[in-house]
Amino acid sequence: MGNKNFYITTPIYYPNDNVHLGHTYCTVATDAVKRFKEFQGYDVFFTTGSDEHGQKIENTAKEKGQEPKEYVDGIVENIKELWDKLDISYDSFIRSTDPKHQKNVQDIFKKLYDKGEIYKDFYEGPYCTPCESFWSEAQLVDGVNCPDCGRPTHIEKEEAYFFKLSEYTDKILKLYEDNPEFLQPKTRVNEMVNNFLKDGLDDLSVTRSSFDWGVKVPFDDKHVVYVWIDALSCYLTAIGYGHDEELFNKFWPADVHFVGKEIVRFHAIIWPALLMALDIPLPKKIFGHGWILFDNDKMSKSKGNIIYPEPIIELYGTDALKYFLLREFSFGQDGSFNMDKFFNRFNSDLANDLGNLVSRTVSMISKYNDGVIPEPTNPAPIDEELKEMAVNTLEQVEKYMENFDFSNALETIWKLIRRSNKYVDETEPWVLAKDEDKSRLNTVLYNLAESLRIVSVLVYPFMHVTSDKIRKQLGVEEAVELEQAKTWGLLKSGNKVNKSEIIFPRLDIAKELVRFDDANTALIESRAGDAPVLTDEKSKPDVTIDDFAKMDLRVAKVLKVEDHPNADRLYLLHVKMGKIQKTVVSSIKEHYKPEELEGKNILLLNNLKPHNFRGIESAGMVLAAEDEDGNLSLCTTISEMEDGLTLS
Ligand code: ME8
Repeated sequence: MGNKNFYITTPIYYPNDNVHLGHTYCTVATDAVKRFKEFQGYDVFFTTGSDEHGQKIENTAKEKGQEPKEYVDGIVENIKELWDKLDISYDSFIRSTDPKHQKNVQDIFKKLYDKGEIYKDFYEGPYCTPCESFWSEAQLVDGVNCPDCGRPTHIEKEEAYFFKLSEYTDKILKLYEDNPEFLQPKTRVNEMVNNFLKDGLDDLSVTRSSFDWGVKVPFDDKHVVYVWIDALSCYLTAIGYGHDEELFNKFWPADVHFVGKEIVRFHAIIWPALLMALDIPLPKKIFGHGWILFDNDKMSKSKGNIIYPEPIIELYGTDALKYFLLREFSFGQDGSFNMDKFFNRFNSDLANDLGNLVSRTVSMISKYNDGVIPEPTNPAPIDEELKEMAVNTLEQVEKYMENFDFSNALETIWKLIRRSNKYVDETEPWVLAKDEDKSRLNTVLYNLAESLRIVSVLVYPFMHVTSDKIRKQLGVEEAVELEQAKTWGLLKSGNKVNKSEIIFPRLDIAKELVRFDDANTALIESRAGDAPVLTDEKSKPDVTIDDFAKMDLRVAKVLKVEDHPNADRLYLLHVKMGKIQKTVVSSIKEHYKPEELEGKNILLLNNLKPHNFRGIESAGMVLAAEDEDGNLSLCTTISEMEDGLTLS
């Protein structure tokens, strides 16, 4: 078993902001796999890290009045502190600003260039700044919005280097065909094929020259390397690529990259293509997990629905959080989080099921046998079902864990826990205690403790703190090993139990909702106060009054709103500005119903160069404010003004 190696990674997180519960999800899952695989005898290497370059981070740092490295250092420290609190057993925390890594990125870029896989040209196209991605016209939503985040793109032109991604369409399709296990869950394959591969891939622009904060192209330092090449290569640097050949050869290719669904494209298309071009073997699997939503909504700071893991850990412990994340959600799908769900599961699974089993088992042994694990000398047929279930649970858990189905793996263990509690009700030890002959009571108590010992082994990879607590209460001293879950009877009669605290005390949900909310709000506020935003920072260069005067901005009355005949998400707005009437195409359909707009005054840029949106020409743009979560509000004047008026 000793020569089995396993390499697993989380994404390399953007330290653009502190990580929230959503980011924690993948890290907790990766940690559980690492511990489980180690249990199975694998030598496991677990990589996580921070993806520190790019325009977004450069901009955020500037807003905070800091240098990018200074800014990310603070966030990275917070992330590492959180992983320590959660006892995440990573082997490498790779930072993309690490000089070893930057050298690798340069070497990789040069190698690709020398092989003719990268060439220099010009790029002009729609660009999404928050996602740092160029898109093709065909990929845009409503002709203008980024297909990933939904925010408007703008046209950007720059000299750039290109990776010949277009030559890899068939190779990637073949990769999926030959290796149905490569991309999981299966639905992600359809997403990749339908959204990106079906129409053929375009070459990928792999450098930027509009900002500085990145790894310089080694032979042309006007350019920095595209953040995704930089970030993906972290998976190689972390296990020694370029500096520790032995480690690299031991663990590469990766067994699995865990990634969120929105970044599957980078991992399942761009990453294998780059590796093929570099003649480096491909990872064996990409698993695209779902998102944790807050009450079905995306978590975001501006909506005020961010949940940070720290207060949950402080109030309810690491294991409660780990258990909840892995049990509540299906790893491959989105799941909706709220604290009610957390408290309900805490009370039912942790307090009522597991906590109760531990406390009643240890209490009864203390009460009826002076705290000594008794001898099981008097078996009965009713014991068999429990024994059989206990020794067979591991096999099922292993099957689920093969598919990263944490939720069913845990549910299987909980079936054994519930079965054990039922065994107490069936055998009624308090009645048996009245018998002169204690042999049946002793056997029942032994069986309960033995079943709990097996539970303590099974839960170890998911919640090792709890496992240790249970084993301590049972007086078990041996180091925990997987094999111990396969055999009945390993618990030593004569061991002394150690009755101690209740491991998961039942929560008063109404009280806890308030307590948690206070703690989470306090953390959000303290983080908001960390670094004041400089008020004189501008997001764009100054314009002169003459520049401004070129714009014909008008008050316009919306007469009628129609659906665009060829685009689901667009409206045709028929507007009137005094005597002028015109039609503009607008992507505000998901934000307003026609009746909310008709008859209202809005503000319009009237002399925007005409553009054809799916067969309809539009010369004008409505003005609106939009936040980072895509909430949008149209602009108008504070008091009612005549339509047609020019703004000045
Ligand atoms: O994408 N639920 O970094 P990132 C579940 N730097 N997962 C979530 C989530 C949520 N609510 N919100 C975010 C990047 N995530 C790149 C990765 S890898 C070479 C480079 C997940 O910090 C998201 O899906 O923006 C992604 O997998 C991960 O957090 C990191 O996101």
